[in-house]
Amino acid sequence: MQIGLLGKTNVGKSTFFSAATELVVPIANHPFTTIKPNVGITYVRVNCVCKEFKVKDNPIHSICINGNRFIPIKLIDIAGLVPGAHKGRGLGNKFLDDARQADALIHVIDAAGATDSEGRSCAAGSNDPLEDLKFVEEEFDLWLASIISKDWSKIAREVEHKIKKLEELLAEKLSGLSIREELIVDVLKNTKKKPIEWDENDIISFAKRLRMISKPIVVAANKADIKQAEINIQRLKEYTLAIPCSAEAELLLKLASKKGIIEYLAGDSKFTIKDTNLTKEQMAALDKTKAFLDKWGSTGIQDVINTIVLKVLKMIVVYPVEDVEKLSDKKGNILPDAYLMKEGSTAKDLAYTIHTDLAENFIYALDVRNKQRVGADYKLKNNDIIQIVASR
Ligand SMILES: Nc1nc2c(ncn2[C@@H]2O[C@H](COP(=O)(O)OP(=O)(O)OP(=O)(O)O)[C@@H](O)[C@H]2O)c(=O)[nH]1
Ligand SMILES: [Mg+2]
Repeated sequence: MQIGLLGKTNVGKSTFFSAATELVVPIANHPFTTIKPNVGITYVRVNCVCKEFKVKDNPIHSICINGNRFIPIKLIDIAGLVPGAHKGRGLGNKFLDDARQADALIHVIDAAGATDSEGRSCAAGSNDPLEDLKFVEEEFDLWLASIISKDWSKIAREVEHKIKKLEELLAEKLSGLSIREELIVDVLKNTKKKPIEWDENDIISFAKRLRMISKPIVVAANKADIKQAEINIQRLKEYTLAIPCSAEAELLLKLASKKGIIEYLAGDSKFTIKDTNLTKEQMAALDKTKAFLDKWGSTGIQDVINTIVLKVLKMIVVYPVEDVEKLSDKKGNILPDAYLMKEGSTAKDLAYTIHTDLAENFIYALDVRNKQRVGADYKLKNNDIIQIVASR
């Protein structure tokens, strides 16, 4: 699973990335700080089943802290856009290629309106974030349209001569973008025109509809720590799925926690100060962050990640085990794995995720909670603990 960070330049994408992945990357208050993409790991936070079963777990690829399971996903931070990027303005929009594989996008917006359309600092409240929302989505659609329209006449001819179906040709063309053919078929359903009749606007409109179902977007309404953001957040929420956040606040808390100054877990609504020898500046920064948490409930960063994975992409968490009594793998690691699976996945899908052999030799699965045997078609539920039994 991969999530891409998208947005106008200088709105806080790299700050969000750094706060979410704890990687140190260049952050600066001027346009186009990021040129090469930053790639890192962040985590979805869920309540771990270890609490329910009162066991001390030994996660291998995920992390469990006080009953909170953190499951890794890939996060990609890319360069920023300006209006007219498709015409080559700023860094252009070709770099969007860097986020081709993303399953979904986080659109980081300066909700305080403190950066103008070119990404330069301006008085808070003077830029309209709704305009940013529109132009960034439009630039994305134009980028997608440019990929689709390449060699269009060849595609149109092949369809016309019944060599291949349009959906097949498009699926081949878009194979590097992790867009499934069913989605292409879905979008094409409402299209009456033959490919040979499509003009540029038809391609753009198709690209837009395809983007909407294949690359869902959650808006991170960033810089919510600036007063002017509040009214804009309300406006953004009326228009789209927007979550207030402060990447800067999350980054500060992560750094303070790393240094042992505070105790804080991503997504918490509060933190505890551990270090009693803080400077005035450190105290002031922590006081400001506390006020933010009191007002908004959290920094919003974890909320954005959880929303995109669990609510928008509709993933559930499943815990496979080999030993049903100990809830462990063969080596005795308790609840070693937590897999993110698409809602509607089956026991057989889980087997495939673990190992092809396990799926191919699948006999049955066991729902560990009620000790019931279930078949290959069993639809997994969130928090299921499953043993897969295979013939060898
Ligand atoms: N007040 C406030 N400032 C923020 C926040 N997040 C980021 N910033 C500031 O915004 C500026 C730009 O941050 P970056 O993370 O470099 O922005 P970017 O979107 O990656 O920018 P480019 O890579 O240049 O496109 C920096 O000065 C950050 O400190 C926030 O939540 N609140
Ligand atoms: Mg950046």
